[in-house]
Amino acid sequence: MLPGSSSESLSTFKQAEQSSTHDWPAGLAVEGDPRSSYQYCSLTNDQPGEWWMVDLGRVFQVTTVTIINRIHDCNCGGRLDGIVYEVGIATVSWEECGRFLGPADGVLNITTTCNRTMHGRYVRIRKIKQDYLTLCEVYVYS
Ligand SMILES: [Ca+2]
Repeated sequence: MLPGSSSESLSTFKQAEQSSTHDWPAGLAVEGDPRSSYQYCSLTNDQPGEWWMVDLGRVFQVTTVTIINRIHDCNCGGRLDGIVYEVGIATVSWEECGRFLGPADGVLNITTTCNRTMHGRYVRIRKIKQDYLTLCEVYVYS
């Protein structure tokens, strides 16, 4: 496994959705292009509890999530300060994989490993503090 590569990623090209869309849809975080500028990144509104979610298609063991942060066209990398990673067998029951509290400003790759062995079909990234949620690419690994 090479974190940051898409070759073993379970999430690349899968269906994604997000709590709200500010011009740039959820699928831009799994379209296979990791460039760190807005055209290649999902973007929600700036409301409480914004989230992004991918459907892996079936249940997998989920071990590690790598996010490519948006830092190349703005000073907005800090928007990823304070996120929770959750894994679900279904979208109505989530278990926490881990958290990233920051600082994300200027950090291109954010890799988080789950606190324990987890299995799920859905992986959700949820904001803790209110802010836009923008993800240039999300790689999920077993
Ligand atoms: Ca992308």
